Amino acid sequence: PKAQRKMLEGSVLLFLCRSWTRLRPEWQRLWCVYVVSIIEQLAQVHNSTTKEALERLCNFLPEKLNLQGMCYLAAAIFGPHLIKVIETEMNADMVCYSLKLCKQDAGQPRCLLYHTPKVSYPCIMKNNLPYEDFDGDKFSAFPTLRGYHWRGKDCNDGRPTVYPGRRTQKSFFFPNQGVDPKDGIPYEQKFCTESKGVILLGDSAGARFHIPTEWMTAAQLSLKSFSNLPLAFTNELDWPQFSGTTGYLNSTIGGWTDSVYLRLYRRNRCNHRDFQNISKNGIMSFIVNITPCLPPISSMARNQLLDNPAIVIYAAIGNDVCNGKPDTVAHMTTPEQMHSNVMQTLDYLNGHLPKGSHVILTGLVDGRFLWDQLHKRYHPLGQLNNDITYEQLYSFLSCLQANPCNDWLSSNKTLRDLTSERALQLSNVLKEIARSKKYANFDIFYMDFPLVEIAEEWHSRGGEAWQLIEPTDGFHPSQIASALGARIFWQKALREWPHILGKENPFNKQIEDVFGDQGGY
Ligand SMILES: *[C@@H]1O[C@H](CO)[C@@H](O)[C@H](O)[C@H]1NC(C)=O
Ligand SMILES: *[C@@H]1O[C@H](CO)[C@@H](O)[C@H](O)[C@H]1NC(C)=O
Ligand SMILES: *[C@@H]1O[C@H](CO)[C@@H](O)[C@H](O)[C@H]1NC(C)=O
Ligand SMILES: CC(=O)N[C@H]1CO[C@H](CO)[C@@H](O)[C@@H]1O
Repeated sequence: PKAQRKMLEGSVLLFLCRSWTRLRPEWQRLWCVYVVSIIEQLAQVHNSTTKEALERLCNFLPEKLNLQGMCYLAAAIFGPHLIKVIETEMNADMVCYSLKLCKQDAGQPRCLLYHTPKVSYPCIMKNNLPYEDFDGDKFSAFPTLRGYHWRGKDCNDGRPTVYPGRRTQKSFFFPNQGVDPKDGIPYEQKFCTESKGVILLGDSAGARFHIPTEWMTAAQLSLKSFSNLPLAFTNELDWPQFSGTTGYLNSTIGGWTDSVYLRLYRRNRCNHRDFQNISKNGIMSFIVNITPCLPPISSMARNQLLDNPAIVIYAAIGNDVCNGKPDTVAHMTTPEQMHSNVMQTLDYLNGHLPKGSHVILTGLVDGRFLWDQLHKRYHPLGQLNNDITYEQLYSFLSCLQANPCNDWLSSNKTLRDLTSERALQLSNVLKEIARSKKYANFDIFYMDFPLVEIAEEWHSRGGEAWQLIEPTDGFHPSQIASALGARIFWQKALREWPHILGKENPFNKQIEDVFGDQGGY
């Protein structure tokens, strides 16, 4: 009977999930607004915390079909995130928008149950991204959903003129701390001369795509294993907060964190919070207008007149040759297309970056590394019984038409070689552009994706090459590769283009004395 009950519970949970995803969006919306309102009001009526209110709600459910049990389960998994969102003082409408449970489709009216939002959120009205940017400056005080895990934390979500990277604002100081009380001179004027930010135009590798390995290893599985599920999903399975370009938090997903941003910040504390990870899983050589409402590059926040210059790192390292189509070669970007895409992007950047900025074009990776290192090894899901190799995984994914890279993740050597050849041609397009083009607002450089240097460095530290690849997907660079990549990028820049990094700020110590260590974000 116990096993039977478990099966019943399982199938009811599955049933609920299915019903939920099949529900028309407007009904999802209604349910979300209802549940969030009830939780908020329960907390109000009983003068309790949101967490207690959530538990109370579960208590009220009938025991039949173990609805209570499932409610507790759902609360344990999704509760912490939900509570965080609710406690940001948004009303139910806004909570549901920000949970993306209520999408506003183009041309659809925006429906609000509550007439007076607790705060007004003009940007959600204008465009629906980013969801949690309340003052429309594209910076946010909320971590996930493209919030400050992706860009420096908004220093004042009530004022659109205060944000990281602004030249004439006390953006890196907390409000009201911008002026030295001794002489009335703004600290920024005293301490900061050469600030700049870093912006990544990248793909899933740049955004630090990672599916936690512990989700795949039965022997280690517990309820705790999935505690990062809501965080992971609201960040699109990306961990930009640990990435090699914009990472600033200590990694909780293995390896360690090292990033161009962190190094820029340590070099000059005035570069505080000035980073943007404008990456998107699956992005190819950037096209300025992929879709009218989600143009990746136009979500870049930089005011040409008011902001500090930026270092823009362009790194679409594989998706131009990788795809899941059976006739994969036909769907690769050609050198001509690459040229046109990149030129469009550069024109856009020239029209939007402050004078004195820098653009670094990164070449494509040589993905043969993946097959060579992994095909004989066991995937985490196959480690208990030694029965699933990466070769098996790749061919299963291809069969499902879900292989992210049918050509490099393939047992066909001819195809793998051909793919690397195309990748090299595309890299050469970038190299040639960097060599020959001049722009008014930035200088431009090219660098190869430093896979060889990363592998050498890791080898010299006693590591093994396969550890440079994400274990779960067998495709993306791992946290270790990402951190080592940052170090190699930095050393190369110091050697060859030191001016892009700016000088070391002699006031770093004073800045820290006045403002403390704010963790760099
Ligand atoms: C609500 O709870 C808080 C903290 O537990 C307490 O300080 C406050 O007085 C309570 N308010 C009411 C109206 O009971
Ligand atoms: C990361 O960890 C190190 C050592 O444990 C600590 O000194 C540092 O402050 C941490 N950094 C952040 C951003 O939390
Ligand atoms: C391997 O790939 C090449 C290039 O796409 C193709 O011509 C060849 O038929 C493939 N070989 C096999 C055994 O599928
Ligand atoms: C906050 C943020 O970074 N937002 C954008 C990042 O880039 C993607 C697309 O590349 C946009 O969808 C986000 O809105």
